[in-house]
Amino acid sequence: MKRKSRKRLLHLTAVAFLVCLCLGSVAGTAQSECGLEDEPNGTMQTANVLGQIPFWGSCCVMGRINGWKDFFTFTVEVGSEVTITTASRENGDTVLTVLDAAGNPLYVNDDVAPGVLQSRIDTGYLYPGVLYYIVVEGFSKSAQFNYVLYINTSPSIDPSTLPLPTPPGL
Ligand SMILES: [Ca+2]
Ligand SMILES: [Ca+2]
Repeated sequence: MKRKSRKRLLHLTAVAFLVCLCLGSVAGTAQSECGLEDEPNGTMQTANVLGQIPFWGSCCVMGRINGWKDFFTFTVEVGSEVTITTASRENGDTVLTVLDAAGNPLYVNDDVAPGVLQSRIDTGYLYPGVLYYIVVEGFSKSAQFNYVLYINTSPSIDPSTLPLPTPPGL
């Protein structure tokens, strides 16, 4: 019994370092594996808690747009600039917003570039320990598609080069 709980603790520690504790449902440790959105998360009050993004780390979550906005919260371990992007195998047209803890929009992006319908925000300096919110929504309110949300605090990682995980039956 003792040995079992210690093993579990070690596993959780490894997950936290490798993929960040995005959501409770994070199962693997490979970089290409992401957490899963936990609905309902359509308001600031019900936002999925991504936890603390480690410095020079990254975190990803697979979600689905189905007529509702998706809310996530995070903090950064060290004050830093953060890159937040969406990707979609189905070429889903996302709009990305970062809010402060009071719900005021800090950054908004619709398209990465003309003709590239996913979104990218390069924030200014974010303060450690301060709660920030991410809102992912479809450009069309009736859109339905799967997407992956990436949060990077490492300038050495280009999210566009990361493999897109396969949503499990979403
Ligand atoms: Ca959703
Ligand atoms: Ca867009």
